[in-house]
Amino acid sequence: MSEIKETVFSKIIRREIPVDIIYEDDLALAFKDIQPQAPVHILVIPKKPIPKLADVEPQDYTLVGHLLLIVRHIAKQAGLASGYRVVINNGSDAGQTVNHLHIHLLGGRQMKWPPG
Ligand code: IU
Repeated sequence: MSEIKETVFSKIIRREIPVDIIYEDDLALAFKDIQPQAPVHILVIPKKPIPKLADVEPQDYTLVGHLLLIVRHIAKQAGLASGYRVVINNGSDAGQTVNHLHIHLLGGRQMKWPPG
């Protein structure tokens, strides 16, 4: 696994930085992205500081499934019935800027393909 370092998301989990929280449970937190790229742009993160998808280990499989079910739940709550995009940027080539695993939920507009 990559070295686990403190990130801005650790501070968000500890409530040291205010964010607009959408969902929380013992394992996960979801909050509005500070620089939204769509009318709905929410990040779903594990409270466990896993740096990126490539660092997920077998004992995290249930946790990762849990995160995706939270995405589905939030998308339904947000009324994104006509579709939404789910993105995980893994590493620098993918544009990952915060080294704490996070799932982007984007919706509320027509998405394009391929992504940039
Ligand atoms: P990325 O997949 O690592 O590129 O996404 C990181 C996201 O975290 C990005 O969309 C930022 O706007 C977002 N973000 C945030 O919501 N709050 C913060 O304090 C910081 C980044 I730093």
